[in-house]
Amino acid sequence: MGAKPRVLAIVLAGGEGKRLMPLTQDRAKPAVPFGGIYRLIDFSLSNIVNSGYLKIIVLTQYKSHSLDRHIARNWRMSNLFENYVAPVPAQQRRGDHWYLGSADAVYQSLNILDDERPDVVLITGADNIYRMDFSQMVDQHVESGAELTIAGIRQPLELASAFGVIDVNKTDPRRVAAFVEKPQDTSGLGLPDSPNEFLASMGNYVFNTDALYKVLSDDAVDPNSKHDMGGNIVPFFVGKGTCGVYDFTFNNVPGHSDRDCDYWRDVGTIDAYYEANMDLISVNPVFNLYNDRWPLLTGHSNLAPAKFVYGHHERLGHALDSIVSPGVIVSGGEVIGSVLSPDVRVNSWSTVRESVLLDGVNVGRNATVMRAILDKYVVVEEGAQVGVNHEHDRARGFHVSEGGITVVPKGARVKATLY
Ligand code: ADQ
Repeated sequence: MGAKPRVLAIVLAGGEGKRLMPLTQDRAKPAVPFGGIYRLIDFSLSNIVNSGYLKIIVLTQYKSHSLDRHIARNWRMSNLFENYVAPVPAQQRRGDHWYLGSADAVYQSLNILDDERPDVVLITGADNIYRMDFSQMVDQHVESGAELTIAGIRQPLELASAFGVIDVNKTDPRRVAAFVEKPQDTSGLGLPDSPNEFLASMGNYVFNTDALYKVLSDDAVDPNSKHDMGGNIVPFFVGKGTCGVYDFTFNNVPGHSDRDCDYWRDVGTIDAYYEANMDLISVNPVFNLYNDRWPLLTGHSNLAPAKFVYGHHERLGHALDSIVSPGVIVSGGEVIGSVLSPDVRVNSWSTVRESVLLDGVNVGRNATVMRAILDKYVVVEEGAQVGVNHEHDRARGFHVSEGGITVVPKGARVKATLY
């Protein structure tokens, strides 16, 4: 190809996110708020834009209203050079079903490839937290002659059944020898130099457009194929011997510190989502939001600055080891180790510890919030407690995760009494 290839980016944003319930009760997983001011999809989109790729389509399907609104409001690009971030809903162009697997979303949208005719197509998921320069992966793809390149990262072996597992060719470490999607049996999957780790597919794919087009439209895969990326498409190219692997460890993003250069989190469960939020707030954060050489982009509203008020009887309103978004008022309450999203209110004599509060949450006087995720507009009534006694939390219908995190659904009231 010589010159830089023409790249079209496709973001798969149709996932249901069942394991993130109740946060995905009425929003698609990529639209779940994260880190105060972001939505999960902002991380993929920021990576794509920072990599220099400015033609992006976002394939949506499930409860996509808040996702569509977020993209339309915050990811509009100028018409110069015809750059765009365009949400494309499921359209039933081929068959009368909604999308089957993740690649079916691409299959149903092949008309966009006809229109754009890119050289390569970069496909990413929309629900991982990381920084990655995709242009380095695209360069390796073009140079290696592979038809498909997948990105890999080392993960602890006990997680193998949740991921696509890559076995690298012994003589050519840039080729995939075998691939198995979410194996039940994880024995023998450890890496030769590190038996307690395996190489996980990150859900990022670079295809030659022709190869992608052919595999999807010819039904070169099994005719009963669900058109699933990990289940059908990757194994097809591995079988042909034309699947390459890009090792994320070599990705070099400007402004990265040593600590966060390998950072990649799949936030598919409540506990993983909670831990990734907590990763943002330590004094030396594992994932640094403040790297302005690879900015994390999102929309900014016209909210007032955050404010901290003494409160009644000189009880100091304060927040420590926390991130605090615009529009927040902490009035005489104490906030420690927490993430406060826009418009949160924390009132006198209340305590918020190690918690994630989404937009508009109101914590009443004398209330206590511990190791909890409070979805948007939750009201914690005066004197109420949440996350303190899990029996009481369950009795009120709140979900308590395996890791002991209480989740209060959008708009719910946490009462001071149990009933
Ligand atoms: P999963 O994340 O479990 O594994 P999947 O549920 O297909 O796979 O989701 C992948 C991405 O596609 C997500 O961003 C999701 O929102 C989106 N998606 C899913 N179904 C969709 C549909 N019908 N339409 C549009 N978008 C859809 C995948 C790979 C594994 C890999 C992990 C890494 O299959 O091999 O290890 O990602 O997280």
